[in-house]
Amino acid sequence: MSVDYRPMWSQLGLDLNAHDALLSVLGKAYQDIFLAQTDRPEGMKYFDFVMSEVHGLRIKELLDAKAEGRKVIGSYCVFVPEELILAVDGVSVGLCAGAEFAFAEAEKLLPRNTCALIKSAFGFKLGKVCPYLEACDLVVGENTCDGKKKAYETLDDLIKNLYVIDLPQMKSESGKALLKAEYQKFAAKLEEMSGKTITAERLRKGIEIVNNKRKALHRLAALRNASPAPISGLDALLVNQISFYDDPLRFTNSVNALCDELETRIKAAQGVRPQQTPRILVSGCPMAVPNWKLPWIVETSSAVIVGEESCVGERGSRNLTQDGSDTRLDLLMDNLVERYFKVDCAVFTPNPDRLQHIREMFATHNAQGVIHYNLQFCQPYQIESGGVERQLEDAGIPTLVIDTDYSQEDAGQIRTRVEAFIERIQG
Ligand code: BJ8
Repeated sequence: MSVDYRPMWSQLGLDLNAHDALLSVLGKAYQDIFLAQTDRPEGMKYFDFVMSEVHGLRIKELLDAKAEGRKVIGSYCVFVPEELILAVDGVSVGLCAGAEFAFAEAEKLLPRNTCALIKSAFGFKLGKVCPYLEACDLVVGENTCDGKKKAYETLDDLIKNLYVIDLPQMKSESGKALLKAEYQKFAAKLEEMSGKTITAERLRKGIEIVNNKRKALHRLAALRNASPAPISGLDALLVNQISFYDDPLRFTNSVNALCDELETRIKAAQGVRPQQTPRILVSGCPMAVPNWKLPWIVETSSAVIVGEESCVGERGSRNLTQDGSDTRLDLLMDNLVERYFKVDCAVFTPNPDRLQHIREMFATHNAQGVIHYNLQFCQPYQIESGGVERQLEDAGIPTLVIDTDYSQEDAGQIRTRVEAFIERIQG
């Protein structure tokens, strides 16, 4: 018997009619894009269940945690350290949205030429359809791109509990010092609101939980090196997307169970596509739920995605925090800063590590081409994609740059370009 979550949504202040409309579009897209795939691993059933309850059971869990006195912290960027949130027994949730919802309302507050990810965050707030946002005790913004940085000034008028972390723009010693100072301030904020002190022991535990989650994602990424591909890019992306919402322990166990199954599949040479299927690496802007347009087009155009150089992918999960035997809180904080300082987001200048990472991923995942995914009006990634494309092509790596948004209007045009690119790869 299905549970009626409407009283819960109503209590959170959602617009029930608008929310029904969103869920019905989401459910249909999920059916058409994910459930229509064939030969999916059994282990994806857990992630299908999570998606079916993404606004239901998981929100109830968040509200139960709040009732026990735990704080729910939402964020829009992988620079917000989940380890610190766990160290005060908090719950971390990702708030980036991947759907075009209430954009007309959002465009009353933001210029039309704002990237879809930012507009979507506003649309979900103004349209009253995001139970995660409404369940948050604190929403954490961060000074990354100019779009987000300025948008948080306006978002501050719409939500009562916004906290913004300043971030460096350069990978310099002073940049690292700024990141450390900001993480210390954020830790103090979390302590103040939770009434819990971050001790070395608590932070070590937080680091261990998040490291284990990342190790499981690394394991999944490495299994995708196999040919034939044991899992579709869509399913692997979904796992990465869910990593921002789910309970970290349960998520880690479920990813490891999926990986066990994929190992068996690889031994049996069982793939989701035939061995000769062209293998694509996707790089660029993050894809938040339910932004599945490009991977869906690629994987219904006779290719398979074998890796994502993205914050919802390997850029976000790639490095572990050293925990070792450090028992001093300041050393653990330094380790945390070291780990996050390596994130090679295009908001940094210069940003040569990212190109290097794309090349490494291309080689380790046995890819045959790179699709650079840009959201329109995202200056950091759009500008960086020019140099990335030139240097990859110069190195003999076929590269296609796609600029798009969350609408479906350009789907046909993108498909034509992707199909031509796949033909080029196949020679
Ligand atoms: S660390 S990629 S999650 S900032 S798409 S809002 S950059 S205009 S999302 Fe990001 Fe953190 Fe960087 Fe990762 Fe701006 Fe571009 Fe929009 Fe973007």
